[in-house]
Amino acid sequence: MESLTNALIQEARQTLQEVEELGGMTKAVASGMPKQRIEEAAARRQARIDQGKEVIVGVNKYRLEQEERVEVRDIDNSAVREAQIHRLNQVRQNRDNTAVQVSLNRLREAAASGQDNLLALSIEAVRIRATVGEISDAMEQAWGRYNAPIRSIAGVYGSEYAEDSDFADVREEINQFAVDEGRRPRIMVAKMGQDGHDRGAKVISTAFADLGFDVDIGPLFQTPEEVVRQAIENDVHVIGISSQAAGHKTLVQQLMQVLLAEKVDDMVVVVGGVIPPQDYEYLYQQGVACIFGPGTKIPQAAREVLSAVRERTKVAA
Ligand code: B12
Repeated sequence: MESLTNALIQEARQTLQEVEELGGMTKAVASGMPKQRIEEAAARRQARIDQGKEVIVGVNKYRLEQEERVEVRDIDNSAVREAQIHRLNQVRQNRDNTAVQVSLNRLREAAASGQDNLLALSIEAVRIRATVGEISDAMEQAWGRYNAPIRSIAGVYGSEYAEDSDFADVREEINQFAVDEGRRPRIMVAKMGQDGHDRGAKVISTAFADLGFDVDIGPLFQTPEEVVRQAIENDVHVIGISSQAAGHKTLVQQLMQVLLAEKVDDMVVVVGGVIPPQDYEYLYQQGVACIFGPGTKIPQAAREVLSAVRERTKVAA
């Protein structure tokens, strides 16, 4: 315990020094460094959890034999979307649109010049019923949109497994696939919709890469069409959806429809993340091959994904 605390203090000191060298926290954030450190820490921690070195009661130890089924509210996302569009249309019909345009123009000019108080101008726009989308669009026209760079980290998850024979066995199975099929199994880890939780996707990406998969990571907020396009371009064996914000039923169904329309029948689709057990059957019916919830041990998941790919390759041959 003491050595872990000392190591953490040492790491924190080193990070602070790096922040200083980069010219302060704002510049460090823009460089992507803190995000990368968080992702490395998450991958190391996941490896310790998967090996049972770190205990999460009810997740990797002391699990109930019979999990109690928790009722969760089932939301019809399409109905919510329709209702929201209807409300926005009503707002737009019942406001002074000329005044809104004048206010948004002032906001855009202030964003470009940096001369005025943007918060005051935004509040003014809201009072005459400009929407949050219109206000951020006005500033986006002046500044453009920030796209977080996607960086994958290598070796962090695998290094925690140096002596583990099961980990080595899974790697061997993946190497054997490469020998049999002439290339490594390739997975695209995708995030769809407005779900910004990327920790699970990043942990899976780094761990699958350390196990021997070729891994592509899609950007945040993709549409099902964009995911399928990228998956086809990269000729992947597997689309691995990571979903934490309850969009899985709507978005996975849409993704399956796009795959059908594109006549793609040789790709395996797997889903991971926060999926209530009562939704599993629905996703299987949509054609999802495997589902991995919180507490998934990654080497085991990789083995299952590989086996689903082998099955599909056999059928396609
Ligand atoms: C960390 C976290 C956040 C962070 C996210 C940081 C980041 N960059 O990812 C922050 C603080 C930003 C956040 C924000 C929000 N969050 Co949040 N968040 C969490 C939390 C606590 C942990 C998620 C996590 O990172 N786990 C660690 C990773 C490694 O685990 P994992 O994702 O489950 O992945 C494992 C498996 O699921 C599986 N897996 C996952 N994906 C994949 C993919 C493949 C291919 C495979 C094989 C396996 C696999 O393998 C992984 C390893 O075991 C969860 C609660 C929880 N305990 O899950 C809530 C949770 C996901 N959040 C929730 C909510 C509601 C929100 C907010 C909407 C809150 C708000 N009102 O603003 C916002 C949404 C922001 C947005 N735009 O999406 C809810 C979602 C509820 C739902 N699904 O119905 C949760 C479940 C909390 C709760 N119980 O209510 N959140």
